[in-house]
Amino acid sequence: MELTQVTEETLLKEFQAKIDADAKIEPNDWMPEDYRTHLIRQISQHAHSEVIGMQPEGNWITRAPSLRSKKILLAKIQDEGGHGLYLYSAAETLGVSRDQFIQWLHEGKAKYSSIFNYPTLNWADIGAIGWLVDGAAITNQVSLQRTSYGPYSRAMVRICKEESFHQRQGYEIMWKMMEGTKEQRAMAQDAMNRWWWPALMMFGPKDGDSPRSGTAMKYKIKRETNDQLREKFIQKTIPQAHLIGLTVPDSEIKLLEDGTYSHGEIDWNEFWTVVNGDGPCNKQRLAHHVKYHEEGAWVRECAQAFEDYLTK
Ligand code: FAQ
Repeated sequence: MELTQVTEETLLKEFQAKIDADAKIEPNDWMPEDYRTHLIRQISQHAHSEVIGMQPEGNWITRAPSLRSKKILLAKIQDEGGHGLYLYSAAETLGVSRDQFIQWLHEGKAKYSSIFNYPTLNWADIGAIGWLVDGAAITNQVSLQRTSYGPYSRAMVRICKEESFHQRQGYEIMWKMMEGTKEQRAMAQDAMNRWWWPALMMFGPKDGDSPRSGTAMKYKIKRETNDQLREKFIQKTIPQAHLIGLTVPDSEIKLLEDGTYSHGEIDWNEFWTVVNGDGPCNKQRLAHHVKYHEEGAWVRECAQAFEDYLTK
């Protein structure tokens, strides 16, 4: 056996022992290449989701129905941009630059969450995004607070605090609309009908069809599987819908004797169509990001010039 092989094996054993003992891995610690590349992919895609996710909500800032709702929406969207920045910073600790992440996004090599490829057609969609989309995001992110990579885990702690405000403001919009006129109730139900299934798709493919889950679970990058998290979200969200008089658009939902709900199955063809780039807004979202990234080049140059001046 060669010396390098022995060293690699020992390092890997020590690394897995740390993971098994629930210790955090930090940027300067030794890590196997498949752990590093897995994290680079997942954290950067998570960051892209936060940033692209600003677009469907941004569509409603100028049309928010009151000054209060406009202020809340502005603050929420700004939070999402901030989440993107923490996550890009966490991903950069793995040795890839932010410019490279953005280039991969623009070249279609990096993904972002399928949910942001659906349009926001009426004000109730802003309620549905806060309640369902942030609600699904939190379910996943609470679990990711215990992820094994230190910088990712710490970013999640702060993000989760902010996301719980987002979830509540979305539920408040839906609840207010359900207490309103017949037309407002119809708008809320329409938003529920359009966002329910895409929100469930955010958790990714079924466990048996999730090629990344093996490595993710072995290295405790993910602490729960896609289906476990999706199920948690379904079970807590159905009663919230019923409480304000909304119908969940799934004819197979049934309350079981043990107090849980059985439910129908996602349309996986739709999921893969959207993930693979052919959803209702994929092209629009990416084109928008490319356009404003290019137009913002001068801002980055100024910031860099100022930084260079300070460090001279
Ligand atoms: N959309 O083997 P798996 C938010 C891809 S944040 C698009 O199961 P994995 C805040 C997956 O990347 C929302 N692609 O993969 C907000 C992989 O492709 P790849 C984002 C998807 O990584 C709210 C392939 O399919 N949250 O919303 C999706 O083990 C409101 C095979 O899948 C996160 O990113 C999908 N839904 O599990 C902002 C959380 N599902 O990379 C603004 C962190 C799967 O091989 C407004 N990420 N794919 O080319 C994760 O937990 C995981 O990466 C999963 C996927 C669960 C998304």
